[in-house]
Amino acid sequence: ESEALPFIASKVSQYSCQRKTTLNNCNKKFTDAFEIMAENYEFKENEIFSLEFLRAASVLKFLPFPVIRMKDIQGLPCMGDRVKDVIEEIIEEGESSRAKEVLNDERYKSFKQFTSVFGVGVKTSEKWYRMGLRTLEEVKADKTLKLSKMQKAGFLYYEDLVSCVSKAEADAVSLIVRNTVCTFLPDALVTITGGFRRGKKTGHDIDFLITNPGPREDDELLQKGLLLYCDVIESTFLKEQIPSRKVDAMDNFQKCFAILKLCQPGVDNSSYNTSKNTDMAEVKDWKAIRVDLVITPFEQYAYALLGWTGSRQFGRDLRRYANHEKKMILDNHALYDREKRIFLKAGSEEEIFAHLGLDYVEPWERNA
Ligand code: DCP
Ligand code: MG
Repeated sequence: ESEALPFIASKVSQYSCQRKTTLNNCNKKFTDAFEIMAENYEFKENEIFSLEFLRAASVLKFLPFPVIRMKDIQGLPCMGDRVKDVIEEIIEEGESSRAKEVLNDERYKSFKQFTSVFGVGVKTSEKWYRMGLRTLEEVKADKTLKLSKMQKAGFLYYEDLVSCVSKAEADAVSLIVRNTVCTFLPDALVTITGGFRRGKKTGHDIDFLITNPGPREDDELLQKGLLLYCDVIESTFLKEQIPSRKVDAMDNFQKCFAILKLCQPGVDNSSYNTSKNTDMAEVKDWKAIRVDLVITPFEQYAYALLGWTGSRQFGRDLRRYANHEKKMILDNHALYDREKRIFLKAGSEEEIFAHLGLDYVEPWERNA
């Protein structure tokens, strides 16, 4: 019933954690352009401009109506001049010449290809671009390059990994992960986080959060025969550590950026068999899937769940809100009250929102 309130632009919060953003985006035309602009700025390591476009995209994703004239965005937060220019052009021309320029930009196109490889980020892309490399073929042909273990796996399973993970695949992997974890820790809780928890139908990976109520005996959990590639990062969390105030800080959980071999008979893998005699070709009946496994101590489970459920923008705004509006520091482990100098315990996401004085936002409403 409360949904029927009239829409008042000036009442829209600048923080996405005070908005409910579902996957129904009626301004995709605009938000796609913004995300291209943001990504290009990210490739240029211009965080300020990148965030400006991501925040604007997030506001338009929340709007319950499609923008058709400039008047429609009047009074909305996060609409700077750079953003307005793009909106105006899309309204008038149907597309953004700036976003189009970016898509045709040589540097953007190279970075887009490079970062599509597991283990390759902006830093590595920058290095390769400066070396004069422009395409993945050129990277693969360059035998002087020292690839990390992660990047080698990224190239080896490239075709599988660039194709999206479906909900059905996520469910199949979920069963495997649950069963495997269960043989080690019968009481462990295994939860899908990331985009799939927010109701997305596809993803670039599957994110899992694992916690074991009771004593901690999760050390060998991540070493098991089903992983094709596993980069185990040991927990670096120190007890009573003040949360990090960085917007996109990595957390300190033991985690594993893995590639899992999902067996699926009857899958079309024709691209893998082209070099072989077609009659003799063995059919590849599996798909490589990117899986993030994060292990959290039980006391930090709610914070880890909130952080890993995302979206990234929702998480950024939660931290920004905590910091600027509540003088608290939030990360994936804890919430720290800077004035009272205490850690606020939480056993559920609802309790964290309550600590922050925020209305609860369901996972499927966090698609900011
Ligand atoms: N996250 C985090 N700390 C990290 C990495 C991610 O807190 N070091 C959070 C932010 C993301 C969420 O975890 O919203 C999941 O990360 P993904 O990159 O997998 O993002 P999504 O699952 O939302 O998208 P996709 O569908 O592309 O996988
Ligand atoms: Mg994900």
